[in-house]
Amino acid sequence: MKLVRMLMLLGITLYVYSCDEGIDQTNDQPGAKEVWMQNIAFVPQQKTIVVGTTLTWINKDAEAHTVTSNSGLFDAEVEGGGSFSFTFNDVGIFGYACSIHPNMKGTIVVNESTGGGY
Ligand SMILES: [Cu+2]
Repeated sequence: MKLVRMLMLLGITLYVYSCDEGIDQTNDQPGAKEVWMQNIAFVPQQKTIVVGTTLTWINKDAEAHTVTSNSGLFDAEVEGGGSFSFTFNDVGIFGYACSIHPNMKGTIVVNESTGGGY
């Protein structure tokens, strides 16, 4: 029973979170180097980072999503509760989508380092 397993995982996740830092849904949002898969959408839909950043997609949904680059740069299936990380070593604009949900699209804008010396 897949549903039972998912519910168990959800229960464990909620338990762990409540022990660690409490549940605060209102202030819960993606970190600077995170994109969430939430309610069958990428959040934020467009993300700007500097080159060399390792971005992590976190699946907040119970169902699986994919992070599939339009140009073939990356392609990962992420189970509910799972995550996927990718390091952007090139400047550019990278479109991607979930191959399971065609309306689920996102864009990563990779800029040069802002500099400022070492
Ligand atoms: Cu999806």
